[in-house]
Amino acid sequence: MTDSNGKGRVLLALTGWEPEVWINEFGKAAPDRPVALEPEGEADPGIHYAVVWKQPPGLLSKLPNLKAIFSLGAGVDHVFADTSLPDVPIVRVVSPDLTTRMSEYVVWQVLDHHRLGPRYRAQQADRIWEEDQNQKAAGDITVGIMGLGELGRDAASKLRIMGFSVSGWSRTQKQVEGVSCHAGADGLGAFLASADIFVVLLPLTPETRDILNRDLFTRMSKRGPLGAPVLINAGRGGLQNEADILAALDEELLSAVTLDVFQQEPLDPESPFWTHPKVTITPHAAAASMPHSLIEPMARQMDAYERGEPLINLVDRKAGY
Ligand code: NDP
Ligand code: OXD
Repeated sequence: MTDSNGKGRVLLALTGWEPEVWINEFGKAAPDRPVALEPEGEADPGIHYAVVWKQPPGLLSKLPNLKAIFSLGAGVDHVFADTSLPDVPIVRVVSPDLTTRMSEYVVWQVLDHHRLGPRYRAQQADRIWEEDQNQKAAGDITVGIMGLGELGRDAASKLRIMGFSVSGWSRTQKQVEGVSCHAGADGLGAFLASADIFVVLLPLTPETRDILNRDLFTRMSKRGPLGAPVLINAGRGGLQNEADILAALDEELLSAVTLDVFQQEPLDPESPFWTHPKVTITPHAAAASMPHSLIEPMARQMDAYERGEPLINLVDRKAGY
């Protein structure tokens, strides 16, 4: 069933995001495609597409003619949190705008640690004028990227432009120009020994949950110019064991961390992370999904699908990302 103009309807289901701006953007990109906002449209046979960020569990399985789910994030763990998902294709965000935002964040945080930002900010607070005479060059530092996907590969190329050496780790073997690539459980040890600053851009899946734990930190190189390594997690909070991170900072298995994501968001005001001197926090702000850059290509994908063309940027349901 389609609307009288032949277009399948869209159901927008967002948790924690203001819907108006997304609806307005649909109005501009696809004025002839009707959009309903959840809970309106629930069980409507005219709904062919669900556009979601943390949709209410059970909602999608009630839609009898759903053809595809569009995630408003690059990560899709929020979609899979609903255990009664209908068996339809899931499209995720792959967008130059989002990728560029993430690479900005990665370069910013890597440079901040490399150029001793946390230390100089602490000195400023105490009015201390003291230059570290041993500032390393970017070429002395290796950045290890966990996750060589859309985001990891772009961040790697931008870090290389800054002069850093870059290594990477992925599930399946990759070849990325100028990046020393490792893969799978067999490649993890060599990868962990290879870097001084670790940037995590992994998806949250059953395989990666809790991967940032004490065992991993003990396997990271401590011989580099920074001594203990720096950890930057912009993937998902579920990747990290937060008690292990705090203990690793105290034991100097890690020298500093930047965390954009947490197991519970927003982070509890009582969390020890807020005031820890070796912790930098950003509020899941590394790379926001922007309506003006995501809705237009999404609407064009729906048009193309209705002309019989295949959907792109599909999630592998078995792999979970
Ligand atoms: P991709 O799917 O393109 O890349 C994921 C990478 O992780 C791939 O290289 C993949 O390996 C690797 N990977 C997956 N599982 C494993 C595993 N078990 N072991 C080793 N490597 C693994 O994702 P994106 O690059 O687009 O996004 C990555 C994540 O970033 C998202 O899932 C999301 O959680 C997070 N994100 C966070 C944002 C923020 O604001 N903080 C914004 C946007 C995204 P392979 O190449 O072999 O498939
Ligand atoms: C995403 C996010 O997955 O913003 O895109 O976290």
